Amino acid sequence: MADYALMNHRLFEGDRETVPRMTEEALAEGCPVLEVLEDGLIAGMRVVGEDFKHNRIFVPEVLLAARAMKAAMVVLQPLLTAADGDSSAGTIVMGTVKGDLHDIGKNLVGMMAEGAGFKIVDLGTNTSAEEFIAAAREHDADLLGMSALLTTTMVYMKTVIDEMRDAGLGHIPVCIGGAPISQSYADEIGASGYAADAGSAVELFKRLTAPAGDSAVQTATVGGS
Ligand code: B1M
Repeated sequence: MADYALMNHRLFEGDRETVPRMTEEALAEGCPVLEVLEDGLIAGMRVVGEDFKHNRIFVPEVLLAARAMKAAMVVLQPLLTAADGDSSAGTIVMGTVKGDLHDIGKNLVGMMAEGAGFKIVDLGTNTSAEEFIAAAREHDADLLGMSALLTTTMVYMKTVIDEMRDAGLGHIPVCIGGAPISQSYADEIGASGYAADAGSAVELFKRLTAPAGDSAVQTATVGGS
């Protein structure tokens, strides 16, 4: 039986040997991949975030925890990205916005979208509006996804949306997400949609890229507020 509390603790300590090993063991025991992700890893990162917020730990400790999380994501990646059957759901250009280096959540969203059959063009972190626009054109994007984790960088999402429209790409749906983002913020800046987590993001992507008339997909709901 997987000991998620211990896994959370090891992640908190930034133990990048034990966390991926425990991830492998949990999967080998038959634990569902999304359970391992949420209860074993994301729950641990939540504690890291809380302690960081209250100055009980500092950037170096957060960095170590992030590295342990990334090492475990390498184990999960093949399972999250394995598309069952159809791999032509559409092309998504995705990145973390300019000034922002957080990429764990964006990477998870990308992996799960790939698993749902989307082609992901990952622009990484610190992505400018010009880079989003160039990639959307080059790859004939069906959707653009932006992630931001900082209240100081989330405002740049509006810049990208405005510049996309000015560049004649206003027809491409834009989805946004990240810890400080909400549905009301998405509405305020004119984004096509917001999702609170990776699973909801994939549902949103499917809904926004579904051919007109595909009612089963268009009525899909997404999580979050
Ligand atoms: Co930073 N950091 N950090 N950090 N960090 C936060 C975001 C913070 C909330 C911590 C805190 O104070 N509690 C805080 C922001 C405060 C604010 O803006 N109000 C903060 C700060 C202040 C900073 C620095 C400024 C610290 C400093 O230098 N003094 C600095 C900024 C650097 C920069 O970006 N310019 C900084 C640096 C770092 C590290 C480099 C050390 C590291 C990042 C490593 C990396 O990503 N490669 C880091 C980390 C790890 C965190 C916390 C602890 C964890 C983030 C994370 O990975 N969560 C974070 C605390 C928190 O978020 N509460 C914090 C796990 C991940 C799975 O969740 O990313 O939310 P998340 O993604 C979710 C959803 O949000 C959603 O789905 C994902 C999966 O379910 N989602 C989308 C995400 N993107 C989406 C896109 C979509 C749809 C859904 O559509 C396209």
